[in-house]
Amino acid sequence: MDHSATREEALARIAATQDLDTLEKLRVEYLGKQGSISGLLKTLGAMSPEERQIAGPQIHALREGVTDALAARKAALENAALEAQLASETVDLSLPAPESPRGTIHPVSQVMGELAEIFADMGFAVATGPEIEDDWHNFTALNIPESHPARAMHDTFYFPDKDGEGRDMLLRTHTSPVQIRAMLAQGAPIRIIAPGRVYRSDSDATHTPMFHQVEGLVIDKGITLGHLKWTLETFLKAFFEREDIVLRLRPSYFPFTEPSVEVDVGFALVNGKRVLGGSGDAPGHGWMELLGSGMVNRKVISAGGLDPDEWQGFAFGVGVDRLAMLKYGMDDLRAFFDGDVRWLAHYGFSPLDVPTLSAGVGARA
Ligand code: 2NL
Repeated sequence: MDHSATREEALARIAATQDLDTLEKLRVEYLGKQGSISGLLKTLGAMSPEERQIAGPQIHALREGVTDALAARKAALENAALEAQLASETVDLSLPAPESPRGTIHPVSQVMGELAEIFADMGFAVATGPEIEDDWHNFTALNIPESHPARAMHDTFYFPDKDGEGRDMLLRTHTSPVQIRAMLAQGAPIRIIAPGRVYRSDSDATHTPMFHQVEGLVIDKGITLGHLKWTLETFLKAFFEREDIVLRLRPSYFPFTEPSVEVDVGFALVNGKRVLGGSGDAPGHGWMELLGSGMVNRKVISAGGLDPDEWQGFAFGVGVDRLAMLKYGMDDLRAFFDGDVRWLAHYGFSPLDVPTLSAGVGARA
């Protein structure tokens, strides 16, 4: 039997295909299990040897021709598809790179950076320490007696087990233990700030169980309340980027300082909002309590391994979250720790805009 008509028709149809799906359908039609050429091959089995000797090579040649044509057409179609893709996907290397999504700096981190920058300029190093503390470093060394309310369960998070030396373990309630550790480890003189997370069992609109504090400690010879006032005034002017910040020192009490002073800052009411600056005694002005401080109690100097007749110092403590709220006008403390990226997009800072004194510690991109 002559298969040239079948062959011509198959080759013409293969040559005419414009896509790989159609080509695959043709392959199945001719060479699949039920395909017409496969059917021809099956007829060989029913032939006499003489017939098969003639028909065999013809059918095999037909199958090879069609197989080759399918492969050649497949390669041509794939090549054409690749060429079309390359032509449509040219890369213009002169175009600016597409902007990739970039994270932002959390206001608490931003303010901690600003504090480190400002105090570094005054010769303070940044000190850190463990958030899990023992009650000696957190309370006893700071002259906080066993009976003090701050030690009670409802203020402090305690761990169920004591440490190897029988001391209660807790989440630090302030960063003061960092300074005790610094005194014991490095001796005097000392100029450090200790920023970090602190924990108190407290939760409402203005209190979160975890918040951020920065404490400062200076230990040297002949340190007075005057050094304390100048340091805090210089810090607050740099931080709020206003020369007209006015401080008022009020007598107070902390177990770890003697004397102790509460530091208020004057503000003006502008359109119902408090704006720091000017004396709080001026008409329409007021005083806002901002931080606590004092001369380090002699007992605390001793607990730090130093002789209080030789070394004096001052210390202060302030809430970082509160500083951030005041400076950047954020009114809900809880939003700080919700983890809502929309809040961060609104209040967050550019990671490339690092605080520096020369560029302004709180400059925004
Ligand atoms: C506040 C303000 C304060 C200190 C923290 C301190 C640390 C050492 C020695 C002495 Cl190692 N004092 N820190 C001092 C005064 C105030 O925090 O309102 N605290 C309840």
